[in-house]
Formats: sequence, C-alpha cells, structure tokens
Amino acid sequence: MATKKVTGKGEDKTADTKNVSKGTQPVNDKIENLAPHTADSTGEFMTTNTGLKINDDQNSLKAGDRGATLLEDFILREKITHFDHERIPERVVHARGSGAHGVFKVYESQSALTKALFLNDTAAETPVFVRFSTVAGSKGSTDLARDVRGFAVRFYTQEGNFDLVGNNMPVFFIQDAIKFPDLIHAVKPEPDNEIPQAASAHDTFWDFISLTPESSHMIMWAMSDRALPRSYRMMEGFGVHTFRFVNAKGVASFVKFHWKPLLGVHAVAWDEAQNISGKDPDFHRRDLWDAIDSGAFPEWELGVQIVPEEDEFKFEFDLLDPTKLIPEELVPVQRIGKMTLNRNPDNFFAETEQVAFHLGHIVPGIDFSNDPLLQGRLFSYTDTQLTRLGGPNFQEIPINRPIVPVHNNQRDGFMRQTINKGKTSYSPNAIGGNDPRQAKEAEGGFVSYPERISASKVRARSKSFFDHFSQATLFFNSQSEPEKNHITDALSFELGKVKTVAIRERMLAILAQIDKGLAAAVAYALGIHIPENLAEQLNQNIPADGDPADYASLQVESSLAQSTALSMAYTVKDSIQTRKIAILAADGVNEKSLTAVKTAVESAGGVVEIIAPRLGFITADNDAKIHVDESLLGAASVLFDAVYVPGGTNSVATLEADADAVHFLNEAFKHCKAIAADSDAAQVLEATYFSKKLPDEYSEETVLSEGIVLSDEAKKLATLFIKAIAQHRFWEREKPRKIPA
Ligand code: HDE
Repeated sequence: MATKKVTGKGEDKTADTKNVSKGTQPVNDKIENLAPHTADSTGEFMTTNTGLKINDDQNSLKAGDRGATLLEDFILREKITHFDHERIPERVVHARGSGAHGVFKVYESQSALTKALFLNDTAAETPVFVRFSTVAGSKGSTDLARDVRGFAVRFYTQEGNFDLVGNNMPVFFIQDAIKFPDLIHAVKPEPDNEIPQAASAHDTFWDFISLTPESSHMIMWAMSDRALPRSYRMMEGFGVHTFRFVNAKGVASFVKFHWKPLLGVHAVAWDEAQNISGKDPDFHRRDLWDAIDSGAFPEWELGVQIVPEEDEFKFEFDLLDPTKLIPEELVPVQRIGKMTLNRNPDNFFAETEQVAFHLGHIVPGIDFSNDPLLQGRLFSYTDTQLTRLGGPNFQEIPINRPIVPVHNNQRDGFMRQTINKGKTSYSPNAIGGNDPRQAKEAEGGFVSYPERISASKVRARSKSFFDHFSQATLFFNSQSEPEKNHITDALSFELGKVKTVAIRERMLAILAQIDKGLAAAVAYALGIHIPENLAEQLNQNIPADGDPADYASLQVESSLAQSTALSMAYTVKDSIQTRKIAILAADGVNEKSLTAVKTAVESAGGVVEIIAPRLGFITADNDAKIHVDESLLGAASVLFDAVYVPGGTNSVATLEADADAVHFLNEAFKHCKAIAADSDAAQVLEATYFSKKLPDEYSEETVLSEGIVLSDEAKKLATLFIKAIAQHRFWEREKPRKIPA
C-alpha cells in the first residue's frame, strides 16, 4: 500500500496553542487502524467519562464556599479515581524506552527463502512500530546509561503481527533462559538499598558475571562503545537468536536478522555520556523525536545471514548458542529491505508504553530454532503482560491489534473490548457452522516446521556451548586502538566501583582468558595482580557436586583473527545528516561568516544552533539581528557533535573572556569533536587548554586527522568542517590525557 498523507498535529513553538496543524504526516494501514481509537479535543467541550458536559472543572462541590466537600461530587470522584489508577507497572526489564511508527519495504522477493508475504511482495509497504530501550534502568532513568539497547520492531503484516524483538548487540549474556532472572536481579539496583540506578557498575552484577564465563563475549560488547550510542538512529539491531526461514516448498534455512543504520554506527565518549545524563537525560528520546518531527526520517536496512539446514554443524560454534555470532566473513549479510521511521506517536502511554512485543508473534515463513534462550523468551513475553497490562485482553489495546481481523474462541476477562456475536465459543461446533474455522497451510494457516527431534529428557547443556572465550577474543582483536582503550577504561571504571576484591580478581581471571594485555591493563588500573590460580578462579561456578568436565570452559581458538564488522571504526562516515552543530557567538559577530558556514552546514543536513552569552538576539558587526537558540548557561557541548566560532572583534573578545565559552570548547576537544574557527577568532581557541595542540596547518589531511580547522575563508572552512564532522570523532586525541574540561 502506498504511503498516504493527511494533516497531522504538532507543536507550534511560537503559539500558546498546541495541536496546531503542522503539515502532513504519513499514514499507513496501522495508522488508519488506530484512527477510530484516537481522540482530538480541539474545539470540544469537556465532559465526564459518560459524556456529560462539565460546567466547572476548577471547584469541587461543597457545603458553602468554605464548607466541607460533598461526597455527592461525582465529577470530583471520577477525576480523582482515574488519576489514582493512572500508573501501571513498568516493564520488568527495558522499562525506559521510546517508540516510533514507520514502514518497511522489501527490495526483492525473498520467496526462495521464506514464504512470509511481507518479504515476498515488493509492492507492499508494511507498517511498523519500533521501540528502543535501555535494559536495566527504571522508566525515568537516563538514556545514556552504559547498557545494552533494546531494538524491538513490530511488523503489522497482512498475515498478522510479526515482532522482531532484538538488541543493539548480536549476542547475549547467558545461554539458557533459566538464568535470566539471576542476571537481571544481579544488574538491577541492589535489593537492600536500591542503589545504583541504571548502572552495572556494582558488586552484584560483577559477582554474577565473574561466576558466569559464558557472559564473556557479551561483556566485551557491553563494555565497548556500542553501549553508548550517539543516537538510537545510529545503532545496529540484531535478532540475536538463530531463527528459521521456511519457503513455500517447506524448505527451511537458518537465519540471523540484522538492522543496519544508514547513518552508520556511532557512539559518544563515556565522560560525555555521564555529562549528558545530567544535562539532558532524555537525550536519545529527544533526538529520535526531533529527527522524525523535522522530517529527517531514520532508516535501517534489514539484513539476513542465511545458513542452509544441512550446514548446521559446519561452524566451530553452535548456531543455537546465543553467546555466539556468525562472523560476516563466514556468512555475509544480505540487505533485503528498508525500514523508515516517519511518524511520532500521538500518545506515549497509549502507544509506546502499552505496546506488548513478543517473539511468538510470528507469521508463516518464519519459525524458531531450539536456542534455549529463545525458547524461554517464548513463554515470558505474554506472561509478563498479564501483570503489566492487567489481564489477558492486552492484544485488544489499539497499538497491539493486528491490521487483519482476529477470530477465535477466547472470551471475556478484564476489560474485554470485542463484542463477539453468536452462541458458540468452542470448537468443533455444529451450532455455529464450525466457525471460526482452522486454515489449511495453503490458506495461510501457520504450521510449525516439522523438525525431527529424538532425544532424552535431560537438564543439561550441550558441550558445544562451552567455548566461552574465543569470540570474546575475536571481538576484542577486531577493535581499533581507541575502541580497545575504551573497553579497558570501561572495565576499570566498572570494576573500580566493585567493593569486593575477590570479585575483581575473578573478573581478572576471566579477562586473562580473553586477552592478557587487557587483563594486565585493568589489573594495573585496579591496583591488584591477576590471580595466579586462574583455573581455580574460573571454576568457582561449578556446583559442589558437579563434575568439572560437565561445566568447565573449553579452550577454543577462533579460526578468524579479526572481523571488521565488529568494529565501529569502519562504519559509514559520509554524511553529517542530523548532526548537531553549535555556533558560539556574541554581539559583534561576523555575520557574513556565520551565515555562510551555517547555510553550508544546514544544506549538508546538519542542525545548527546559535549559542550566545544570553538569550534573545545578538547584534552582528553589520547590525543584523541574529536569533539566539540557547544561552551558554543552558547549553552544553555534550549535546552537540561539533562547534564553530565565527570572527568579529567584539564577539571574539566577549567569548575569550567567557569561562563558559572556553569550557564549551575545552570539553568539545576532550570529547574528540570537530572544531572550527575563523582565523580572527583564533584568540578564543588560544584561551583553551588545547591551544598548544592546534595543528600547524589546516589542509584537508590535517583536518581529517585532527578535526580542527581554522581559516579566514568561510567557504573553505565550511567544506573542511563538514568533512570533519562526518568523521564523527577524533579518538586519537584522547592519548594526551591532560584536558581540564
Ligand atoms: Fe527480553 N524481555 N528477555 N530479551 N526484551 C522483555 O517483555 C526475557 C532477551 C528484549 O520494547 C520483557 O514486554 C527473557 C534477549 C527487548 O517492549 C520480558 C529473556 C533479547 C525488550 C523479557 C530475555 C531481549 C524485552 C519485559 C531470556 C534480545 C523490550 C517487558 C530468556 C534478543 C521490548 C516485556 C519492548 C523485554 C524477558 C532475553 C530483548 C520480561 C525471559 C536475548 C528489546 O518478558
């Protein structure tokens, strides 16, 4: 179905009235399906929930104007009662999140692999709803916690809802669902004092991890810059588990799902993340909202890695083990379609909070594997909604309804919405003509892939799951030097917060299995030695009556030395679309330069804000009035990707003397961002700490390696500055660590 446009609502920043029409918003089958459930109060009378018009919403009904309030006041009671019950339990994990609507389109029919209609029909635009999230923090916690990010996508297909409930990392901490409550109890705030919020840097988490060697690979990801995305729009997504595709002939293949962001994969620095958490805890939520609101729609390509059924045992790891990825060098990712997020929700609670994802929301042509983590998830996601959304009818909430009709014999329960007609609510039945009837496979009925299983019933784990370290090492070896340093720093930070020395030692024993240099660097930072009794340290997870042969990690060496796809250093760096650029200015600023650079940056897709000592307007050197977006008091360099200082004698003198302006630049330098200044603004840079590190010349080469450009020619400056911003960060700058910002 083609995307249609209708008039939508938005916020007019200059008007008092919200809900001012702000152009068109894309509509799709799901948006139309939501329409009967949406309400717009513009121009309407206020009523009670029974539709009675309200005459006075300011005063309760009293015995005299100073008198006691009367129990009779049904309007007061209704309003307060509803308010008293407004909250629902937050998600037990992934409580903090942000959602958006969009569409998915497949490039070419994938019928050879899967019969899923939405992956066959190139004309179909499948509506999607996506929710990004952190994992450990509560609903009101910061977006910039060091954490895994959830990446849950619902496709509203013509065959029912398909949910791809993934993360921004391709592996997981544990191999078996039975360990999930332990993992989450360990990472959540400690139960006696509910500290710390949205952080893994505490004893219980690392206690559990140090006793769970299977988490090693995931720990490398979680301690890497992947855990600090610059934006939800700049993260990869992964289905994590191995799934199955099944084609119309019944031929199955294994599949791993990927989302590849067209803007590339980018991160912020840890120090920056901590600052953002204070300056704007809604940083990712705001970033997603603003991008969609401004029409810069985030896009991802859906990728698949396909492994034929007969190759199941071809790899040196088990395809069913969720702590392993399939290196892209072994099985390339084929990009089969594109998702575009093009519409913000109308109501956070109704849509983003009430959406209930579940791996078991599946369509014909896609099926599960026996990954024991996946199998456990198939139970959890419906079960958890019973508490969170209050009963079994959560599928009737508008955001959860499929765009195709629902007919079955499930009935009643709290808050039932559907009015099912007829006498029968059972099957088979003769009275109702045996409807609703079962669908044959050829009619679209879902038939599970008839995998042959012949096995004993055991509580056990396959020996093929016991290589705990080789892919952790592969990940570490695949990182660039700055990325490796960040991992070392992250581990030193996190374990530095751990009070129990024995936990730190156990972690060093694990790190020593991954990379000796990494373990040594972290040991140095912690001021302790790598324990000598490594084997003993590693085997502490073995139960007292357990045979080490059944539990101990296997030492396997990856046949692959490196995999470039695992590093963010090689990601897309060709655009500055939606990057935020600060221009520092004051009265007397050189208007010509400012406008020239601003225009060039904006034409390249950047978002520019003018920052000055105070709000209102500044008067430029040619008397032009320039609107100020943020004052230095309210703004912070950590909320921007790059900074430019135009010339103009008075402006330069003001900024040079302004501690906040100098701090802004120092901090931008510390966080490795692109910095530009007109030549006659050089004295502002001279006031910074990094003036000693200014390059000798400003050729394209130096700008691309050092990220700083100074020029007296606005056009040249803009061109080089834009190239520098596209590089994202100049991590090499971190080496000399003497920046006072
Ligand atoms: Fe989840 N997970 N999970 N998870 N998960 C939930 O479901 C669970 C796992 C993921 O934006 C919960 O509706 C178990 C892996 C995302 O609404 C809950 C296990 C991956 C979201 C649950 C896992 C995920 C959740 C909490 C181990 C990546 C947020 C609220 C067997 C592939 C979805 C809810 C949203 C949410 C259980 C492991 C991703 C409790 C038992 C692996 C993105 O059901």
